[in-house]
Amino acid sequence: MSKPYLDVHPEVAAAVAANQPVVALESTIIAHGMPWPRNVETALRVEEAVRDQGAIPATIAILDGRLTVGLERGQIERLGREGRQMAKVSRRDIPFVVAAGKSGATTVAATMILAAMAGVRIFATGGIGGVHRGAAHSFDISADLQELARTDVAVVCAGAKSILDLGLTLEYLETRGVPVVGYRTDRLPAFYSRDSGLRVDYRLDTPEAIAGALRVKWELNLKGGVVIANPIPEKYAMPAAVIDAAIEQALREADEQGIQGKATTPFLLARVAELTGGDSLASNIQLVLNNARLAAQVAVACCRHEG
Ligand code: PSU
Ligand code: MN
Repeated sequence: MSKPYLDVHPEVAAAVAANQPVVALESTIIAHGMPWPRNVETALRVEEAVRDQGAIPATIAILDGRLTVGLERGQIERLGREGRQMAKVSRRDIPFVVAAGKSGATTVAATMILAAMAGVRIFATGGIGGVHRGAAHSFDISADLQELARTDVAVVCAGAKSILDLGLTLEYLETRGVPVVGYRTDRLPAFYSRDSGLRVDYRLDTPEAIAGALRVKWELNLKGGVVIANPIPEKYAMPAAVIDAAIEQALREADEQGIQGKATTPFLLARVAELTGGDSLASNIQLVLNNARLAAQVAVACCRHEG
């Protein structure tokens, strides 16, 4: 690829050029979302899960000033080891990190941008950012939602954590014209649990049905992303009471400590993980693997449709 600043891994570039399935994967989840060394193990397992379904994984980050789509194993290890020392990069940060020749882990928003530059349209992650609780006062709304409104990438996730106001997150997505699809469910999943109690806009029960809707959206040039919400497998879901108590405590502590801006989400994620012990991390890993598999199936179905 000859785009300035962009390095697409040859395997990924070849697959995109041949209309073969590719799944984008983000790196903030590696550097800021999980502790070392589980973050590296998980990132590698997620890539394997994508391959097992017949698609090519493209983990995305900024490395030494290069927008990098498709990482080598050593690059994933570096992201995981450097962890929270690595910058967390969203849309607004991209030019500054590149100009300085620095490295950064990409959020959902930044990963969507780099994926789109490389021609990759399906992306798997754990949870998306959203409208934070108390946003009426803090104005804290993740740039992920703006990106979903403007960039043509479908994001497979397990909904969003209830560190967010999920009702307001759905309202925001509705305003911006971003469809929310439930995979085999009528309800928005809440990350660790399968049901937030809120309805999704559309329920689709097969990767082929999702691919069919994506194809129409893309052919009509209806700009913007799609949220494909895939509930955590039943046996890995956490009891609502356990997770709710941890979230309430983490939110209180963030408030007491004056945590704000881009530090908020990593702080809450890390605190919730500490408060629930290893359980939430185990659930988190399983739901990401589950999303990677579905994203790969959708990517395969998209290519079949077009073939
Ligand atoms: N939610 C999670 N795990 C994560 C994130 C969100 O359950 O790792 C990360 C994603 O990279 C997401 C980012 O794009 O946090 C959102 O950060 P913010 O709220 O600052 O926009
Ligand atoms: Mn924010």
